[in-house]
Amino acid sequence: MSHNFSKTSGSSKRLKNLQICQPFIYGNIAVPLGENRGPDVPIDHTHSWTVFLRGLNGEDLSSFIKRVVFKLHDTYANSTRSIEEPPFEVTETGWGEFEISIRVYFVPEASEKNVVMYHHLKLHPYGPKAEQEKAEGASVTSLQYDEFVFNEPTEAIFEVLTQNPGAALPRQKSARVPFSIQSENEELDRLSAAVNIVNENIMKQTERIKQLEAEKGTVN
Ligand code: SLL
Repeated sequence: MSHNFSKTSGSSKRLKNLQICQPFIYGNIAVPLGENRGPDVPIDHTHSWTVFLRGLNGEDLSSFIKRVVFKLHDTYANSTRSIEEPPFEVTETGWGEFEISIRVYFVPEASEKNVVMYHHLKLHPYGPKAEQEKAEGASVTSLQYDEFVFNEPTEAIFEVLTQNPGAALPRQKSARVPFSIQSENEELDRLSAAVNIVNENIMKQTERIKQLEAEKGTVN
């Protein structure tokens, strides 16, 4: 999902027929607390976690982002956390997973409306190695890739974004940056393979229904 900004009225001139794309990542990392919990950590808290929004290579993106508001579960005191300075992140301890809304406000020169993303806070290992990772007390990372798309940007924000170009989506996979054109293509391949399996199953079931109806016809 990309965020296409709608135009808002503003005196700053916009550059027609132009689009700037700014990749970013958001998500969380969580660590089981185990024995090394601080004295102030409530007894029922099991994990320490950080939810964040940043550039692909860890850049802080404050050249065009003014503020990020993280809305936590209501069980947290002051559940709306407004982060006005980079790094745009919140660190907490807790016991449960929940959905966090992440609202991004752009610098005024951009004349763009704010945008919101939703991230499901992950504390527990998931996927094929979940059991092993749980036993090892491994940290959990849940990351999403997305892009801000500035349609017909103001001259001011065009300048900011071209002077400090953020990291682009790399072509090849690497351990350092988990998202790339290669991994995007692999994901597309997995999706079309899954669609093929679903279609095959639909065809098989349709055949089966036809067969059963034919049999029913001969019995009656
Ligand atoms: C669940 N629906 O039941 C979720 C809610 C809420 C997690 C999870 C707060 C800690 C505190 C905390 O971890 N909330 O400050 O008491 O799993």
